[in-house]
Amino acid sequence: MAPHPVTTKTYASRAASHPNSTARRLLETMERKKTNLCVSVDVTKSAEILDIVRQVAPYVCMVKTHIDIVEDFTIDLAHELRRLADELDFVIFEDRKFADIGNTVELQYSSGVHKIASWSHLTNAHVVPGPGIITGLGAAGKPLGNALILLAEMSSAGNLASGEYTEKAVQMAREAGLDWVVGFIAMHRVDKADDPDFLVITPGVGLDVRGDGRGQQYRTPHEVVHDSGCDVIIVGRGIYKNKDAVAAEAKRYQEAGWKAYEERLQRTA
Ligand code: 5BU
Repeated sequence: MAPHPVTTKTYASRAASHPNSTARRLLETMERKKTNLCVSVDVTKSAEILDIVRQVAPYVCMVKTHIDIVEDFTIDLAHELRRLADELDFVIFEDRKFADIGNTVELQYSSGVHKIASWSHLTNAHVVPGPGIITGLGAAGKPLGNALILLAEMSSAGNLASGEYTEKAVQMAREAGLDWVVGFIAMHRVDKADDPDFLVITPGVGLDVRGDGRGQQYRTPHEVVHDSGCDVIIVGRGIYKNKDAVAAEAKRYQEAGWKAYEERLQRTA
């Protein structure tokens, strides 16, 4: 079977023709820093988040947050993350997984204590509510140059995002337009050969273990990027669980992810 056409292209060439400024920035950063690694910083204290971010920054194209787990959150944390994103050259992805009607998600995205739209370049949404969630989030995020990805699949065992559900998620993205919906959380290339240039961003990546005992399922960067054709690997605990090896682990995943990408280009050249 012929490889998916997107997997034969460099990140740089994809950046050059992308209509969304956040996707462009992400793809340009990936090429410039030679990394398809997104680190998921799932710790609960602001100082620890900032410490991990500073340590992994040289090796990442993107930093992913769950801002609602932060116990000492103030908006200063968000402002500092945004400042670091510019200084240390990465994109911010708040993994908020919005899942309500359009009017509510617009408020959740723009308002409350977190004001996510004001500092997070990228966020994501479930498609359970239907396309209204995309327009609701777009009302707050589009004017800011942000981007949205849809959960077409998940990494956890027994999840319901498969088959027709996944296909409907992809169809919703097509209808929304690439200037706002730039891709998916998915485990493989869920888009078709003639689709616009969607990003496939993939959690459940680990080099040392296959699971976490709570339903998470890990695959290696090679399986994810080379075999499944995904674009960005998300790694959390694999990088920060050993507090003394955060930078070293980030480097290890960056190298593994980039090698898998280079091998994928060679295979399809
Ligand atoms: P881990 O420590 O590498 O297992 O962290 C994975 C992160 O990705 C964590 O923040 C999850 O909330 C997130 N995630 C996921 O693991 N699987 C999914 O399908 C989605 C998000 Br969507």
